[in-house]
Amino acid sequence: MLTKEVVIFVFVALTSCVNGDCGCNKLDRAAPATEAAAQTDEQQQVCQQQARNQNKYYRDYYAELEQESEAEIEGMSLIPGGSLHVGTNEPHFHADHESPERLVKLQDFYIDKYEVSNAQFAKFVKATNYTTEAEAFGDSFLFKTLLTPAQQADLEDYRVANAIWWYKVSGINWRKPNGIDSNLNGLEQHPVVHVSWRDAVAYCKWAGKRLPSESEWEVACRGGKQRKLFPWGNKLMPKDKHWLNIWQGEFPDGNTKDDGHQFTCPVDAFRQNNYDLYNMVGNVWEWTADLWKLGDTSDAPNRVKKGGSYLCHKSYCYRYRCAARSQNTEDSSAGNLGFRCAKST
Ligand SMILES: [Ca+2]
Ligand SMILES: [Ca+2]
Repeated sequence: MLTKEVVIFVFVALTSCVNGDCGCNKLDRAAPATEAAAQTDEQQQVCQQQARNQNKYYRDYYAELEQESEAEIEGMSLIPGGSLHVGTNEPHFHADHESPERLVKLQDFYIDKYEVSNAQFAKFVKATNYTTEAEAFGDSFLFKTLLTPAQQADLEDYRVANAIWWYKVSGINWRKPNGIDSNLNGLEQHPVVHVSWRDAVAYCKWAGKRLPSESEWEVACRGGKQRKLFPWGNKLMPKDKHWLNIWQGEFPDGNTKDDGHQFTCPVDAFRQNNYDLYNMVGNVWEWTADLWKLGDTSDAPNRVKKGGSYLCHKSYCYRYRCAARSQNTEDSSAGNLGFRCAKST
C-alpha cells in the first residue's frame, strides 16, 4: 500500500527528473546516502566521410605538421590549437556555468581517440599493481537497473539523496562494473568505469600522458566547428542515425535502447567528428584536469567532467553537448564515469 511518504518521495523524484537533473553530479563519495530519499535544430546534412575529405584546412594542417616531423601517436588525434571558442551564450543549465562563450588560447595537443578501455586499464593495473579508490573504499555507485529487485530492496538505505536511482554498493569497482556478480568478460573494449579522478590521473601518467583540460576536451569535442551543439553539428540524428550512446525512453525505468546499447558501448562504437574522435559525447562521462571551482584547496575538490553518459536524455539530463559540464569530487566513482587522456606536443 502506498504511504503518504512514498507518494511524496516519488513526486520529488519525478520533479527532480523533469527539472533536468539526472543526479550524475551527486555521486560524491562524501555525500550521505539517504534512507527515504526526499528529495532549431539547424538543418545540417552531415556525412562523416564527406566531411573528412572536404575539410581541407584540417588535412593541410596535418601536412604542415608532417613536414615538421611531428610524430603521430597511436590511438591519438592531433588537435590544432589557436584562439578557439568554448562555452555557449545559450546555456541550457545556467547553474552549470555553461556560459558565457569565451575565447581560449591553446597549443596543439593530442587526445585519445577513444575513452580508456577495460583492456587498457587492465594493462596498467597489471604493470603497476595499482589499487583504485573504489577498491580501497570498498564501494562505488551503481545505477538501479543493474541491481535485482531484491538487491534494490536490501540496499534502499544506500540510495543517493535527490538521485534515488543511484545506489552505493559494496564490492563494486572497475573489475565488477555492472553489478556484484559481474565481470569484464565481453567488456574488454568497453570504457573502464568506477574510476576516480585520481585513478584517471595515475593511468594517464603511467601511459606518458595527462588528463585534458576542460578547454582542450571541449575544443576536441567541437571537431573544428564553431558554435555547434554536438561534435558533428547541431542536429542530434543526421541521416536518422544514432550518433551517440544515450538513453531513449522513460527515465529511470523504460530504456528502449534504440541506439543499441542499454549500458556502456564499445569505445569505438560512435565516430563523432573530423578529428576522428569516438564517444566524446555519450557513453561515459569523462574526467578533465580542471577544478570545478578555481582555487579550491579542499581535500577532495570537485573536478569538471564532460560529455554526458548512456544515462542522459534531453528531458532530464541534456548534457551530451560539447559546452555542457558537470562535476564530482575527485575521489568519486560511478558506473557511467570514465576518462580519456591527452598529451602535449
Ligand atoms: Ca543507449
Ligand atoms: Ca564519452
